[in-house]
Amino acid sequence: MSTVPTQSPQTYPIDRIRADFPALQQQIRGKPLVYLDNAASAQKPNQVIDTLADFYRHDFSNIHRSVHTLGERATAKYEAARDTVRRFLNARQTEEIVFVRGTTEAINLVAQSFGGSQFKEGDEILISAMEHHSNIVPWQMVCQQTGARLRVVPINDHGELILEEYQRLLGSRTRLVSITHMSNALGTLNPVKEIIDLAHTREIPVLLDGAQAVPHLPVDVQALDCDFYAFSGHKLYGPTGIGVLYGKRELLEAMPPWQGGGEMIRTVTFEKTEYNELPYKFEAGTPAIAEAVGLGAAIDYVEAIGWDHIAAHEHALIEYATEMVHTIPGLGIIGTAAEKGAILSFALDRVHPHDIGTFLDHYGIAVRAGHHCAMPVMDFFKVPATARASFGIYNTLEEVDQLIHAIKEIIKVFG
Ligand code: C6P
Repeated sequence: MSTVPTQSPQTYPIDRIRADFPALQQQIRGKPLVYLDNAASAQKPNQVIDTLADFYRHDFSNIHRSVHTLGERATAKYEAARDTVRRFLNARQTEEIVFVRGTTEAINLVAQSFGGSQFKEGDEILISAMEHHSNIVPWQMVCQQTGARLRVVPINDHGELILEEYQRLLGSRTRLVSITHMSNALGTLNPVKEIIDLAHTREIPVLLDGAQAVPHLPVDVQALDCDFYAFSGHKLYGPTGIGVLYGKRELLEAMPPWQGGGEMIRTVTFEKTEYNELPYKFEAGTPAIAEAVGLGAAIDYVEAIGWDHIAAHEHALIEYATEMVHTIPGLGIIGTAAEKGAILSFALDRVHPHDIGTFLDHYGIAVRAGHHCAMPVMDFFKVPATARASFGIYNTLEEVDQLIHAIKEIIKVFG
């Protein structure tokens, strides 16, 4: 389990937090909703929903284009959200914060712009065996375009990265390391500081896929010294369609734009285009304006609860859930890393994960069943799929009890 400060769950304002989330107040199939699919996407608090609605009601306009009052107001709110993200990641400058659609787009941007302009035949990109498809396929695509090669750091039976292998694979041909901060399929928290420091001894830049990490722990890109960091707003209790690529300024400056269009230019003639400055060089077209403002509200919301509180609460949930599932015969946990976030992937003897998911839905319990867009992880553990309960700030120990009860019912029904 992750080593976070322990704190009595009683001091956590769970009732107030749950009251902020309208979606949690509903019944599913006659039962109160137990939402345990937070790793796929989290529900939204009123503070985010109201920010979006208010923005559309009063402030909406396109940005960076118009001198009228709404144009200036919308631009100010969008740029204020960028500064909120900068503070959230402790980035040095807002120029280092690029708004994108989500983690997937952020990684594709780096693959196409950084990789497409720098990788050559024989170069190597290092990823790990626990990556989401979003941190595999973009690299395969750029490898095809450039002749570079993908190398994969193996994992052990607990779902932990094998650091000695990582060190062995880091070599003179390695041009970039791209690793997940927290695995979506296993819950593993990777030793990212060590990974970065080892790569930097060879001056190799590191991208961290932070999609699963940012909702659970504070991220400080300066302390980590990562070169790129990618995350999505929707897993952080924010809107869909908005995410962030953090990049060190000197790297982003040197990278060519990856999409052309409005906003990313300074001057255009038919002969020549001069590109805009950072971060606009990477934000072609009208961006997700309201969603960026909503992401700012989501960040304010989680920060107001406080990371120590969130970490202690989620730690209590995953510890308790893990302890309870150990009492269920025929249940296997996929992903037993010593350092783990609030994700519980499991399989039952004789019951397909999709049947688990469907059955749990009859109890009002939402989990994800499938390969979690991490098919190589399923291959490694020799399972077609898993059922995955993933916890968030609003889940309770009682909900864990409901999950455990329902799993026991499944076993009774399926024998
Ligand atoms: N994982 C899950 O159920 P997007 O779709 O761009 O917001 O995030 C992609 C992504 C990248 N990396 C990791 C580690 C992820 O977990 C995800 C999204 C979801 O696990 C949906 S497949």
